[in-house]
Amino acid sequence: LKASLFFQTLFFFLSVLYADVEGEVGTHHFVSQAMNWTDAQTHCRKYYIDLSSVNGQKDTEKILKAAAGQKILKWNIAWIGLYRDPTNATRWKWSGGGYVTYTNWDIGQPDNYFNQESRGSIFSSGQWNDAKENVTLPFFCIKISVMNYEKKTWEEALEHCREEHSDLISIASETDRLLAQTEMQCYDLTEPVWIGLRFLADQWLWVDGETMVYKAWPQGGDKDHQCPTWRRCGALTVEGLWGNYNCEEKRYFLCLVNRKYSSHKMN
Ligand SMILES: *[C@@H]1O[C@H](CO)[C@@H](O)[C@H](O)[C@H]1NC(C)=O
Ligand SMILES: *[C@@H]1O[C@H](CO)[C@@H](O)[C@H](O)[C@H]1NC(C)=O
Ligand SMILES: *[C@@H]1O[C@H](CO)[C@@H](O)[C@H](O)[C@H]1NC(C)=O
Ligand SMILES: [Ca+2]
Repeated sequence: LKASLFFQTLFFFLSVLYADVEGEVGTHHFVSQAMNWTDAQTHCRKYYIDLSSVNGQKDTEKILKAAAGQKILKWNIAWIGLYRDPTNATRWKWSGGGYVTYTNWDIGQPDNYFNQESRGSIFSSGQWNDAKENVTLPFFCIKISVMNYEKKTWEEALEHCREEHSDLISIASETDRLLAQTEMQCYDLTEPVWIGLRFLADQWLWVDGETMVYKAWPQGGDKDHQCPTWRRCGALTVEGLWGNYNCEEKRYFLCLVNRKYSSHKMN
């Protein structure tokens, strides 16, 4: 069984190696109740993990899909986790942490109308607009992972996630890394947890086919991850960094949220 899973995994890797996949992670949830940006942020942090961040075109498609047929069509606009850096008005940050790198502003935006627009929203076209934080709009929340309170080897963990029609999580940006770290704290995890990171065919890959652009290996240390002989599976540490470990070790693991869990709430 183990061997067949390995080949299945290998086949999967080979089939995704040539796929052109843009950075994206997590599952977005549309909340149709209109709130100002701060209240929306509080709501997302309570029931999901944070206001949504958007890392690329694929992410934009996912976010709009989350609102399909709902009131964003009527309002035409909803809050996302964008806010103006208080120390530099031309720079934007994500509520979940990290600076904005990918942008999708609408034509003429951000215009900081009347010098009062310090928060970001998304139109149903997918493009962004800066707006006043006291305006009440529906909004998007994000939640990346579902925790399983059972320790498994890396491959058992992958198998478990896939049985749930999900996958081990991948981390495609600094914001995703910080969101995942926040979730680990939320789940009270203190040891590294398995993520979808695997050393195969001489390189580190994401099992869900995510392209390996962003990297969060620790600076310094033993650098064993550069050419691992035994420790060929990746985990996320409480510091929010990646570590390579022996795949046979039993660890907690984070599966990506899928539709089945979309109404699942954290305490
Ligand atoms: C503000 O941010 C912009 C864009 O990131 C940058 O080019 C500029 O140097 C920053 N200004 C200050 C004063 O830090
Ligand atoms: C957001 O709305 C709440 C009431 O729900 C209010 O107390 C708060 O002052 C508002 N914040 C802003 C920035 O308008
Ligand atoms: C938002 O605040 C501005 C002043 O900063 C005020 O003129 C406006 O009426 C407020 N809008 C709402 C929806 O509360
Ligand atoms: Ca604007």
